[in-house]
Amino acid sequence: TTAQIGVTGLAVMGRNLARNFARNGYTVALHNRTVSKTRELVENFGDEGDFIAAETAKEFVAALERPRRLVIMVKAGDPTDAVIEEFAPLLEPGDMIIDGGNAHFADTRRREKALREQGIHFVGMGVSGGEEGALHGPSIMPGGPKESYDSLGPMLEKISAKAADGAPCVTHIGPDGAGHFVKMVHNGIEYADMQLIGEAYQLLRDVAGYSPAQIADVFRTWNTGRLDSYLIEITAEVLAHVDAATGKPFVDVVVDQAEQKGTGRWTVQIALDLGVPVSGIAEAVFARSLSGHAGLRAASQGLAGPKPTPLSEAEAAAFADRVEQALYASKIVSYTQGFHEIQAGSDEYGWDVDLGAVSSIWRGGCIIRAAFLDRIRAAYDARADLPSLLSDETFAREIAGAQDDWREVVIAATREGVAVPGFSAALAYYDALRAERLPAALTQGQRDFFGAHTYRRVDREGAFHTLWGGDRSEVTA
Ligand code: NBP
Repeated sequence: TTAQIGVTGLAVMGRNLARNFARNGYTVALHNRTVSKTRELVENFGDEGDFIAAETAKEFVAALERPRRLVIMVKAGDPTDAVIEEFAPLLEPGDMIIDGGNAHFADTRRREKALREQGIHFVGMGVSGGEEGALHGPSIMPGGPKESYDSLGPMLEKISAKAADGAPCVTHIGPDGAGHFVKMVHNGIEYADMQLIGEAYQLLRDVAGYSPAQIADVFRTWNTGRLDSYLIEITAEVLAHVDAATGKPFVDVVVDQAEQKGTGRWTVQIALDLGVPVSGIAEAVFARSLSGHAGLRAASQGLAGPKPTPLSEAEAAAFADRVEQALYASKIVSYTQGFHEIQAGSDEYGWDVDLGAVSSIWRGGCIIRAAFLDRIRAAYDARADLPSLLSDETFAREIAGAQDDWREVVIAATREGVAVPGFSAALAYYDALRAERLPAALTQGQRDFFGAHTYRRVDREGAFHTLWGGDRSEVTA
C-alpha cells in the first residue's frame, strides 16, 4: 500500500496532525529525525488508522503515492530548510511539500521560488489551534500554487475544524507566502485579544475591586453575549482555577512575565515595513516585553501613583458593564488593524486575499475563534471592497453605542493609574481616523522647517517650501 499523505516531524503538532489524517481515513506515512518518536506514535496510536512508519527519508518518500504530498511539521527556521534539503532531491516534478510550521512568510516565498524551479509545489500552510486543534480539527491557512489546492484542499477540508454552519475552516489563501502571512496576522490579533482581555481583568480587579473568582463569573456572562469566544471562555477557566499547593487563586501564583515565540513581533515588524498602523497589536507585544523586564520593574517600585477610589457594589457592577463595552470596541479596532495589514500584504505581493474568506476560516479551530468573526464575514459579504471594518455600518453603529463607556473606562484607568495600552491605543486610533484635521499638518511644517522636506497645500496642487531662514515667502519645490 501507499500513503496519500506523509508527515515528517512528529512532535506534538506533527503527531496530532498525522493522527487526524489517519482518523479521517487516509493512509499516513510517518517520519521523524529521531526514529523512536515514529515508533512511539505507531505503538500508542497505531489502532486509530493506517500508518506506514518509515525510518529513513528514502523509505518515507517511497511510501507516498504520486504526486507525493509531504507535510513538514518541524521547528521553524533552519530545521525547516534542513528537512527541505533532505527531501527535495528525492522528489519529482509535481510532488508537493507542505510546510505546516510557523514559518516567516518571507522564508516561505524564498522556499517556494527555489522549489518551483525544480517543479515541486511548495505550500506554506498556517495551522492554528495548538495541539488539540491539530488532532480534532485546526483552522488551516494554506498558500502556495492554486493547483496544489486542487489535490490537497479536499484532504484539508476533511481534517479541518468546521464552523457552526458546517463550513470547513480552510481555504486557499493565495500564492507563495500568503498562508503564512495570514497565520502571522492571526497570531498578532491573538496577542491583541489576549492583551485586551488582560486589561479588562486588571480593571475589574483594581478599579472594581473584584476577586479572580468574581471576575471569572463576569467573563462567563460576557461569553454568553457578543464577546462569545474561545479566549473569553478559557480566561474564565484560568481565573476560576485555584492553586492546589497554596489555596490561592492560580493567577496570583504565576510569575507575571509574559513570554512570546515571535509571530506577534513579526506582525508588527512587517506592519512597520508596509506602513500599516497596527497599534493595538504593537502595544500587546510591547506589554509582554515590558512585563519581562523584571529589573526595570523592580527599580520602578515606589514611583508615585494616584490614590485608589473605592467603588460601591452598584458602581462596580456598572463599571464592569462599561469594561465590556470598552473591550468590544477595542476588539473591533484590533481586527480592523489586522485586516488592514492582510489587505496591505495582499496588495504588496499580489496575493488577492479574500478577507471575508479569512474571517470565515477563523470561526472554528483556531485560538481567536469567536462569534464575532461571523459579523466580520457579514461585513465583507455586504461589501467585498470594504475600506476598513470601521466603515461597516454594523460595526460603526456598535462603536457609536460603546464609545461613551469606552472613553469612561480609559478615563477611569488613567485616573486610577491602571495601564491600559490596548484600550487607549485602540481609542486613539479610532479618534485619529475620524478626526477632520490631524496635527500631521504641523509635522509637515516642522519637516519643511528643519529639512526643506516640502509640503502639499489644501488649496493648490504641487509641492511647496517656505524659506524659513529667509523672508518666509513660499516657493514651488
Ligand atoms: P517543535 O517546534 O518543538 O519541533 C520539534 C520537531 O522538529 C521534532 O520532530 C524534531 O525532531 C524536529 N527537528 C528539529 Br527541532 N530540528 C530538526 C532538524 N534539523 N532536522 C529534522 N527535524 C528536526 O514541534 P511542535 O511544537 O510540534 O511544532 C511544530 C511546528 O508547528 C513548529 O513550526 C511550530 O512553530 C508550529 N506550530 C506549533 C503550534 C503549537 O501549539 N505547538 C501551533 C501551531 C504551529 P527530533 O524529534 O528528531 O528532535
